[in-house]
Amino acid sequence: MGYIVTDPTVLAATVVVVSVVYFILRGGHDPREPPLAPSSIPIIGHVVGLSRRGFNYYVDLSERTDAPIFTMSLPGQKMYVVTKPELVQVIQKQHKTLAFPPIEAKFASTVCGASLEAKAILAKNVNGDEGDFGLSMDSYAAMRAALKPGPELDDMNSSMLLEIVEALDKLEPPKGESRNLGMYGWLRGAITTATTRSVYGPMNPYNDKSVADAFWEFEAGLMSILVGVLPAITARKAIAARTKVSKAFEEYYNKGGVKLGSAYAKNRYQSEADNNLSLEDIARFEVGGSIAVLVNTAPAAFWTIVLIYSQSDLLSDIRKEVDACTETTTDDKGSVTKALNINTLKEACPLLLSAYQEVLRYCSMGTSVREVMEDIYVGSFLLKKGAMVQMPSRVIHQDASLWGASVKDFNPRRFLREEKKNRPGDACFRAFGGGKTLCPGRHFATNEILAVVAVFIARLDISPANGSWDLPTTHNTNIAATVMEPDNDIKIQVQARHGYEGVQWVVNLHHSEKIFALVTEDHIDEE
Ligand code: HEM
Ligand SMILES: *[C@@H]1O[C@H](CO)[C@@H](O)[C@H](O)[C@H]1NC(C)=O
Ligand SMILES: *[C@@H]1O[C@H](CO)[C@@H](O)[C@H](O)[C@H]1NC(C)=O
Ligand SMILES: CC(=O)N[C@H]1CO[C@H](CO)[C@@H](O)[C@@H]1O
Repeated sequence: MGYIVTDPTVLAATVVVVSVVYFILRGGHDPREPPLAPSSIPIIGHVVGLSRRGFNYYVDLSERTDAPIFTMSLPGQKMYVVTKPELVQVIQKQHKTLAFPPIEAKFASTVCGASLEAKAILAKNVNGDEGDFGLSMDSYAAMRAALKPGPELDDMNSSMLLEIVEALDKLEPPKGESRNLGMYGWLRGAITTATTRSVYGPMNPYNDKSVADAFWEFEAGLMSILVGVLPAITARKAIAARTKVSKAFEEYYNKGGVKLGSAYAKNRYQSEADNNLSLEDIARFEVGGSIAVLVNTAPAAFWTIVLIYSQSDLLSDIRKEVDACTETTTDDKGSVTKALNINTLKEACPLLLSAYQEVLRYCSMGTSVREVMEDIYVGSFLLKKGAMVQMPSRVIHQDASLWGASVKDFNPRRFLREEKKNRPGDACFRAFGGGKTLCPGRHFATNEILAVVAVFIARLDISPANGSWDLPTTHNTNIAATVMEPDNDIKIQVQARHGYEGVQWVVNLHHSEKIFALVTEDHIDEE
């Protein structure tokens, strides 16, 4: 055993033999299936391509194939990759036969290190085929109910905004002084605190910085846990970090912390307890749940701020919009308070909103996945039971036949109302996924990002400590992230905005029912 693992040649040979046998046993390619993607090397060509190019490999392949869907045979797994939005819509409608919950359940069980009991509970009626019951169905419903616009979301928003304003109060240096810091590091810390505080309430386990750090260490090691080759050795650090976070959650539940948490935290807990999960497993699943809640907001805010500040014309245009909807009051002692209202921002700052949405188009790299539960035709293509369907947002977001010749550019004006005729339909915007698995956190995330970005723009002058804005590369982006993560931080110099020193800032948000409709589903009826 030890011998096989330590000798890389033996290991490689074993992988190849197993793959070849598997490939032969699974049978080849049926001509009714989507056409095969070209591969430079047989069998392992796509594995090499994916590991070299990451999610861009799907874009490379789609540019070399005309088909709206193509087949990629990976050792041990057949995959269909969808390249056209019309076909995405067809697939999303078949949500029982082309299903997400079975994949999610496997992912959650592995990533969270669930017990055998918990795995069995989660596997029961996982896809809702026998009716509307079981942990899988209950927890989807519970999360969606708590995150949709309404009073429960408003409660989360208000505590999040207080934390954001407090973090910026601490960040802003006194008049005439400046401060140097890593932009991404600061944002990720501030957003992690604000988000988790509003989700988990005053006894938030992430109040302890070492727990938050452990979460990010776990996130960085996700791949090693997922690959699962001797995880006790290869994923030792990531697993230790995960245990630290889940222990903190156990303590939180034991002390009744969830009673003071948001409806989102309460609903999740209740659906799990009602399905007889042990407290240990509830705590374990919460570590996995934190991935959806935490990993995308900070990079989205980071790119929005960096891409706006790095173009001075754009910065000044957006500043004008934000300033115009800031209310200023001066008390009898002469101290100035400025109030920003998030709802007003959503109505009166079209360029800010367009730039934010363009950041999501430009930087998103998530892929919606489905498992084929039964052989099924989509259009004229046969999809075979057991295969995986991938719908990478990047393929659609980078398609020049949809977005025009400027598709590779960051164009902050692309999503302005008057540009509507120059862009494809809303269904081509895939940053939050779509259909049954559409991100339920999009309203909360949008509020949080707009708040951070608007307050930054309104009150701070920042410049790169290096002298120029060198945008970081994004090769190391985590597989669980749907927004590209920067490989390295940018050091910035922060000052109070010239002419705005010593101002008190408040941010308001009244009634999130007034939503900013980003995705097609928001224009139709909300579930
Ligand atoms: C800019 C920030 C965010 C982006 C781009 C984003 C994007 C996504 C995407 C692409 C999915 C999968 C959709 C699919 O495959 O069709 C997803 C799922 C989800 N997101 Fe978000 N998200 C963000 C922030 C948030 C936040 C702040 C929360 C919670 C407060 C959240 C909660 C969830 C949940 C609960 C799911 C469903 C996971 C599941 O089905 O188990 N998201 N998100
Ligand atoms: C949970 O356990 C209780 C007591 O053993 C049982 O009555 C109930 O049916 C179980 N609930 C589910 C959803 O399995
Ligand atoms: C500063 O610029 C150099 C060269 O452009 C780059 O290699 C380095 O990563 C930058 N450092 C920071 C902290 O941004
Ligand atoms: C800061 C803020 O204005 N928060 C609002 C969020 O939602 C609650 C509940 O509806 C309002 O009372 C708050 O004013």
